Amino acid sequence: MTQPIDAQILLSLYFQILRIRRIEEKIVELYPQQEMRCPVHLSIGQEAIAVGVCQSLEASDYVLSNHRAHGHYLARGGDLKRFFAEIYGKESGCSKGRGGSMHLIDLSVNFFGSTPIVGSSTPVATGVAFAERYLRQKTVTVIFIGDAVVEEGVFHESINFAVLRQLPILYVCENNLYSVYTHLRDRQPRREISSLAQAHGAFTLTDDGNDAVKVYASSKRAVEHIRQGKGPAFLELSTYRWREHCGPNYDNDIGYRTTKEYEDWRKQDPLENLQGSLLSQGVLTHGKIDQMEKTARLEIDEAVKFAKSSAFPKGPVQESDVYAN
Ligand SMILES: Cc1ncc(C[n+]2csc(CCOP(=O)(O)OP(=O)(O)O)c2C)c(N)n1
Ligand SMILES: [Mg+2]
Repeated sequence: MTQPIDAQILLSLYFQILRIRRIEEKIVELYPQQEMRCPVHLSIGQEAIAVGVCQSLEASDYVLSNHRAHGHYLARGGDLKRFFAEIYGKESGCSKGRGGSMHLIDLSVNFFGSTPIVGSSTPVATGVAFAERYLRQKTVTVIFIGDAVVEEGVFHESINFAVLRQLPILYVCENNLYSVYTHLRDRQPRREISSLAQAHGAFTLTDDGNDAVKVYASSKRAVEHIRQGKGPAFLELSTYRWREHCGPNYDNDIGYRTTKEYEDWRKQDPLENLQGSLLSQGVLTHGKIDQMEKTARLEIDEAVKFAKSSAFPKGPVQESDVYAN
């Protein structure tokens, strides 16, 4: 039986999902102004995964991510002002305005970065775990990957090496069924994604990625396994992207997914479902929700103001902070 979860943790899960949702909705609202010039891959609908997993970590652990990185950066505690400034291409951004939405990094919270080439951050994360093991640290490194990453050779090389060396790494696979417009059934044979990790010898769990409480519990189990020195774990979480693959709009009109499929998944809203459950348990009240909404709104408005009023990078910046090309 699963242990009951502390009310403070439940409230934190709820607030963080709410906060990330409102932050990305702000991006949706402001994107048409065309001041954010980078592509954005929104995580609306998938927030419970970032929040549940990060809740199970210690401050000393490491997190890496991919092109759909907002939720991961924010759930890990990445600075919100520097987040918006980055998306606005400003020098005060978390990547000095050079990276945009797909290249977020905040070393102060051990968020070791996101890169958009599919699968590319997987060996980097595996290397971080290798370094930590080598230095005899007790940390866990988490890498968030999409379902398409298991189609990249580098994923298999990485997890093979991680199992061989029993590295302290957690691969979190957000299975949202799609790689851009292509459904999983048209890309992979009929088998569970998790079976691939199992075949490599990793400790494997699967769960409902739209239920933050389940995500948290599964992630905690995986992290405990890793911290006991038993080697890597792979957590496959089912979820669904609500908006277009890239950008602030919807793309259901293209016809690559059915209205029924989309609406069925919309009913599994990680925010509303958690809200309903916490209200019925008496952990959350409508007063608390209003308070949280206000707190998030004020913080977001401040951060956007900061980003908009920040300066663009000055002078020739192409060669500064470049370590390889
Ligand atoms: C190596 C590589 N191939 C193709 C692309 C183009 N691309 C960007 S995101 C993406 C889909 C990735 O799907 P998934 O990993 O499931 O993440 P999701 O977008 O569903 O969150 C693709 C094919 C890329 N960035 N890198
Ligand atoms: Mg996907």
